Amino acid sequence: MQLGGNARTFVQPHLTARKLEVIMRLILIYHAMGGSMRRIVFWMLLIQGLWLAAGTAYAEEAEFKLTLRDHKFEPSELTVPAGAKIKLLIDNQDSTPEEFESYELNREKIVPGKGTVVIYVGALKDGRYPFFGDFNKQTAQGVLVAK
Ligand SMILES: [Cu+2]
Repeated sequence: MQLGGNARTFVQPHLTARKLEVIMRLILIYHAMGGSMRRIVFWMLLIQGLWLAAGTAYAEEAEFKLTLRDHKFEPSELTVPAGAKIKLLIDNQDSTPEEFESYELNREKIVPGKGTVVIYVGALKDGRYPFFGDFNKQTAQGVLVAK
């Protein structure tokens, strides 16, 4: 079964309140150092530009989500594009920790109970890449299908 989390999502570069706050603080620090208003505006634009550039680079990775619930992966079969770097978000809805493990992907990572981790894989060749939860091998089984 494929859930909504399977959809490819792109992060839009935008200025969040948090980023704005950091920029404002940098400006205040710069102002305290005696910079003129023109320089402040210049730095503001430069910082904002760098942030947008970083946001654009980040947005180029396709993001996919796997949910752990009742010690099972949802979806248990996840199709991803071959030949591209993949950002895999693993959301553990169970209260106990799990270990995401895959020999084929050469990945092993603890996912805390009620926690989320990110794993980067790829670029993958066409094929099937099984994975499992090492703490609940009986039920936590899945496969990444790259094509
Ligand atoms: Cu392990």
